Amino acid sequence: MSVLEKLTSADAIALEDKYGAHNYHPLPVVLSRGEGVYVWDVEGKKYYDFLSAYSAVNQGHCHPKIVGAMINQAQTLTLTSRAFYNDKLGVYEEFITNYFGFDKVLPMNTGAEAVETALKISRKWAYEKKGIQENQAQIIVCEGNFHGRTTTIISFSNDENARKNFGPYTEGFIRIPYNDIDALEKALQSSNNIAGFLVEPIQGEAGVYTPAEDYLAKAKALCKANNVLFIADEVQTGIARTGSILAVCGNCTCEKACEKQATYVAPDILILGKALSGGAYPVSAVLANDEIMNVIKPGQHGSTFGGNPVAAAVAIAALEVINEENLSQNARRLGAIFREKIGEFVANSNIATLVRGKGLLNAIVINDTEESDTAWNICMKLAENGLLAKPTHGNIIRFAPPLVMNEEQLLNCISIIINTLKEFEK
Ligand code: IF1
Repeated sequence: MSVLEKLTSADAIALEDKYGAHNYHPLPVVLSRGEGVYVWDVEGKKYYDFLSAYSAVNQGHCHPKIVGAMINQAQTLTLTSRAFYNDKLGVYEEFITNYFGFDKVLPMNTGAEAVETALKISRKWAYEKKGIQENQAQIIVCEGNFHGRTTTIISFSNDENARKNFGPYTEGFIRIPYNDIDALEKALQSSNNIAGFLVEPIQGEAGVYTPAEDYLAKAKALCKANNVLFIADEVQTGIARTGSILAVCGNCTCEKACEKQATYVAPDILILGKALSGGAYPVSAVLANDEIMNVIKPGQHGSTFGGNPVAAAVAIAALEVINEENLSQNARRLGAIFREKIGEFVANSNIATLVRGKGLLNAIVINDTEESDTAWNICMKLAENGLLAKPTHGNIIRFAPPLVMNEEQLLNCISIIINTLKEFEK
């Protein structure tokens, strides 16, 4: 077919099926336009986006300030590599380190790259600063984790679908139950070779598991007492998604992270991605203070596109939008309304058993087995009714709209969700 002819949804799906690897099972919706909280399919049907590209589009689709920064820089200088300096990277590095309260940043592109970067820094710190014997470093991770899809990262996953037949696996990881302080304490005392504890402040893919209120603070205290790095993966929970700039900020709503509020659990290493660019461009980052970050010397880590001028311009704009539009506060307020209204429905429902989450990262647990296709069928009906969401594991549906949503739009979406769920009441 001529590339000039308008694609139908069926055409687009057929092309991906024939020419693309089958590494996803998307809902049969073919999107062609996005603006704010809305997306449109190729036939012109309008939807509320309640996935936000897995929390990458926190600032809303095609945010004019972010896209404008990208266009402006793309017309000026796109990529220099790090063989030379450029006039945007240092400005961005100063901006983001001040924004989150760390001495330094190592800029990368995807979340998985940033996680891999944090693992390498942690190991090198363990050998060169903590004095662990080389090649003996262990990093503690949690059951149900999702940190990306590289060979090392899936090596410590317990999701068989994500790891089976990708061996041999990278060694050096200890897996413990999530949200279990005793298990962490036991693991920390099991060896003198522990370099770090890598944790998601809320486990997104596992089904939006929010840990006990004091879990992160207690985990950080245990890490500090054992000279182990507390590594927070905020790729999905960061950038205002949970109602604070970072999920480790607890209930703080201050404009900038790391005002050292009482509820702030300071990571030794902070991992960001996704909404760091507002979904406009692959941008990720690892932040740490000098005594940790300075273990990396020239030639020991990097990437062709890491910290490129377009990424730098986009990330500054994306972070400015968060504060200019009070998106943390909005996520907190609207998230509370979402959980309250859906909770009222759940109380009298036999199809939905639970709603949980923080800010605008929420999930509804469907009253059926993980193996059932009920959650999928509900998402298909939601799409028919003009709202896009997707199950995480089996019977759990994640609901995560762009943080620019207003109360009227949210209430409209809550009606769509409840009316759709009612169609599945047993
Ligand atoms: C897919 C999941 C979400 C992440 C955390 C690192 C990464 C992710 C906490 C890696 C990425 C994405 C990956 C995407 C779908 C989505 C996802 F379903 F896979 F698990 F959000 F929950 N840390 N999550 O959530 O970042 O390399 O992708 O930029 O792979 O299907 P990435």
